Amino acid sequence: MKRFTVLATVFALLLFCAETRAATTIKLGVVTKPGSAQNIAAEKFKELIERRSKGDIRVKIFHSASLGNETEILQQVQMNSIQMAIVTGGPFDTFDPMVRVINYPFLFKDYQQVDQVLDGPLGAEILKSLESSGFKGLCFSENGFRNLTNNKRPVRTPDDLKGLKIRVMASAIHKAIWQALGANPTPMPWPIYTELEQGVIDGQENPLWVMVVYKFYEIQKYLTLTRHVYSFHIDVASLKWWNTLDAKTQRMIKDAMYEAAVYQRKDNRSKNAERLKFLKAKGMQVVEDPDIDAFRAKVAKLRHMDVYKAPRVQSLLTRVMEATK
Ligand code: EAX
Repeated sequence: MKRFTVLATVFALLLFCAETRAATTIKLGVVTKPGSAQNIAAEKFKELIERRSKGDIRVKIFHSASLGNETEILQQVQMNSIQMAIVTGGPFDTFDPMVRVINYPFLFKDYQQVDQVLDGPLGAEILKSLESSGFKGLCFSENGFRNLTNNKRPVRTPDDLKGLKIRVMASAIHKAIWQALGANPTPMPWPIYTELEQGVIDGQENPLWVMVVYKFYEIQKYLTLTRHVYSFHIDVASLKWWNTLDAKTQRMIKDAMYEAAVYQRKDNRSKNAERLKFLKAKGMQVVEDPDIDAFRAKVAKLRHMDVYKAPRVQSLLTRVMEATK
């Protein structure tokens, strides 16, 4: 009996050690709720890395703003209190102005250009730059092209924006865009359903999936397909944490995140037609071909404004514009 107890204890200890060997748990933060673009990328990453590491690496996803807003999520990544995050380009630009280049309005003609820039050397330059603010930039997943909704009137030209209070992300470039367009931009972190419902703001801008997943059709009447900014997520790790990992683990994480990002971009792009149909069926009035030239003309001056002033930012913007001509 005694021997059995000893054996049982040894066995239990061995099991315990095996468990602690698998102690690498990645805490990953997203501000959005399940069904959102960020969550789809995060869940795919979790699936891939847990399978490939045979359980040595686990991922715990913190979603729906349970860790705070996107700026707060990024601060936690910097400190390594969480190890990874998938965060929208907007709130990222106060950490590193290089991020503003991709958020330049009407920059990309199509997804081919997007992928070429993000997955190529120009995208790599942005990811590398993030190291100076404590992030290991892994790759980019996507929110998609952003469109305007509001509750006051159909918007066809920038003139229709006069006096509209439009919620923007906590981002210097997004604020500058809507100022240049003649609206009244109000920076506010995500989520914003209550603010829209109560009329604290008249409108907002986001890709179509957001209007569907967050049910904005319940509280916003007018949708304009402005596609003014290609909105990306940056998939990042804490640099502090990253530097403690061996090269093989780093490779495995980087590959899994990239594959998850590519999967999510494809998924997102395949659903936009269906989303538009759904939003119309829910009663939204859609302006499908706004006067984009007039919008473009209003924001042309942004290139020379303060948000792009830093020489390395200006240099990258020039090269990305060249690549997307
Ligand atoms: O991804 O804050 C925003 O407008 C973001 O696009 C939102 O988190 C949805």
